[in-house]
Amino acid sequence: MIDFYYNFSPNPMKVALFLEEAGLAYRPVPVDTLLGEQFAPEIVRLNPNGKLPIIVEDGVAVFDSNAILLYLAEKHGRFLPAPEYRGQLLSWLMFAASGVGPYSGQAVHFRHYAPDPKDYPLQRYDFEARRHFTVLDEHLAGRNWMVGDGYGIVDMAVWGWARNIDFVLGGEFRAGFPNLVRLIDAIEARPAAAAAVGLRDRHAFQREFDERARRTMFRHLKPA
Ligand SMILES: N[C@@H](CCC(=O)N[C@@H](CS)C(=O)NCC(=O)O)C(=O)O
Repeated sequence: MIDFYYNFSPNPMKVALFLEEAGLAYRPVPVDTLLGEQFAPEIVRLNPNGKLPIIVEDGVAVFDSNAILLYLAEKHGRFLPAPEYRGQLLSWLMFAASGVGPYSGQAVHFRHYAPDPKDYPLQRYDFEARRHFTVLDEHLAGRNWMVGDGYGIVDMAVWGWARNIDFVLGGEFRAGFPNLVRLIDAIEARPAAAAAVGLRDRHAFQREFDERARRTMFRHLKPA
C-alpha cells in the first residue's frame, strides 16, 4: 500500500494519474496547503522541502512529482519507453520538472495571487510558461506521445500543468497549442485521468483565500 500525500494542484495530480493508470493500491492523505499543513513536522520529515506530492512505499519516502513518476515507473516496470529512448526520457522529464512546472507555477502565482506591483514578473513568467508550452507543442507535431512509441510518464508529467493551460496563461489559449491539446485530450479521455481528477470528491480542501491562507502563501513577506 502506498501512502500518497496530495492536494489537487498540478504536481500531485501527475502522481495520482500514474497510481490510477498502474492500478496500484494507495491511500490518499490530503494535505491542505492553504492551511499550511505542508509545514507540519510529520510532512517535513518526509519532504524537507515541505511540498506535495509525497509518496511512502515500503517505508521509503519519495518527494517531487517527476522523481516520484520515475521511481514508480522503474520500481513497477510501467509506462517507460524502450531502452533506446532513455536519453529522451530523462531530457523531457527534466524539462517538465525544471521548466514547465516552475514557470507555470510562477505564472499562476503572479497572475492570480501576488500583490501589485507585478507587471514585470508576470510578463516574464507568462512569456516563459508560454514558451515552454510552445516547445512541447512543436515537439508533439506529428507524434502522439512525448517519448518513444507509447504513452508514458513524460506524458503524465506534461498533463499535470498543460491541462490548466488557460488558467496558467489567463485566457482561452488552448487553440494555439493544437498538438499539446491533442495529447491532453487523449489523456483526459482515459478512465485513470477521470479517477485521478475524481479525488476532488474525497476531501473538502479549504477554498476561501482568507487571512490564514494569505499568511501561508505570503510567508516570505516581512510584517508591515
Ligand atoms: N518540484 C516540486 C514542486 C512541488 C510543489 O510546488 N507543490 C505545491 C503544490 S503543486 C505545494 O506543495 N505548495 C505548497 C507550498 O508551496 O507551500 C514537484 O514537482 O513536486
